[in-house]
This record gives sequence, structure tokens and C-alpha cells, in this order.
Amino acid sequence: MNRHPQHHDAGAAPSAGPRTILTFGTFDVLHIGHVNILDRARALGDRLVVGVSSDALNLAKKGRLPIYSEADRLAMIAALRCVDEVFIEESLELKGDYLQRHRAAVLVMGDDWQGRFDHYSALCEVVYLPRTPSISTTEIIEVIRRAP
Ligand code: C2G
Repeated sequence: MNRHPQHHDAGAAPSAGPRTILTFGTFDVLHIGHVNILDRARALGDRLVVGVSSDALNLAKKGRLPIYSEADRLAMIAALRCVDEVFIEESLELKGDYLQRHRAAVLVMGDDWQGRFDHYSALCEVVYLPRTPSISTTEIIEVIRRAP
């Protein structure tokens, strides 16, 4: 039975214990869009685990380091009330391992990733949540750069 929009049921039987939600992100220059998706992700289960992408992963993926270090980004995400556990995401290709290691029932991603993680529906539900409009780390950096 589909309780959530845009999700795919896992083939495996649900495991006993708390329903763990897992999500990933850089969360650089923390903003309300980040808090909104984490809050909504947490509401889908009993505990929220967040994979915060490493500095090296960002450098490889985006060609620049985040403004805030991975240690600071990890500490800020861990400090949020809706977050139960954090870890550093070292590689995009390890998502399957992370999902299994944390016994995730649901993988949550923003809908900028729509369809990109559907293959993980063999391991858990995959849910894409709508992004918060009109805010992004890139835009914040641009506004600060342009400031006189
Ligand atoms: N987000 C959102 N609304 C915004 C901005 C971001 O809902 N206005 C969500 C994104 O969809 C994502 C999460 O916040 O789910 C983190 O966003 P980013 O830090 O931009 O994450 P990204 O660099 O896409 O890293 O393994 C995948 C990567 O780690 C994802």
C-alpha cells in the first residue's frame, strides 16, 4: 500500500525495530531548505540518519570545496532536533552499503534527484520530496559575493 507519493515499495519484508530514514546531502551554508527536508524526512519514520558528503567528494563532484568544512557541516546537522545520527558520505557509489549498514527502511532525496536513485528500491523505499522553492546554497553565495 502506497502511503507516500512518488515512492517505490521494497521487495524485502519490513524488518522489526524502528523505521529508519536515511538521506544524503552536502548541507553547505545551512538554510531553511535543508531543515525543511530533514524535518519532513524524519516524519516518515522513527529515526533519521543523515549522510553528509565529504569535502573530497564535493571537490571531485563540483570542482570546489564547500564553504564549511565537513566537520562543521556534520556538527550542524547532528545538532538539529530531527536528526538522530550522522556519518560522512565518502563516495556516491556506496549508497547501497550505507542503506544496508544503517538498516534503512526509506531513502529520502530532494526532487532535484527525481528518478536517479530508483534502483535502490530493491533495498528500501525511495521517496523524493519537493525542494523548498527560492533558496539554495549557490544563490546565498552569489548574494554574498555581490554585496558591496
Ligand atoms: N534541498 C531542498 N530545498 C532546497 C535546497 C536543498 O529540499 N531549496 C534539499 C536537496 O534536495 C537535498 C538536501 O536538501 O536533498 C541537501 O541539499 P544539498 O546540500 O544541495 O545536497 P547535494 O549537494 O545535492 O548532495 O549523495 C548525494 C549528495 O550528497 C547530495
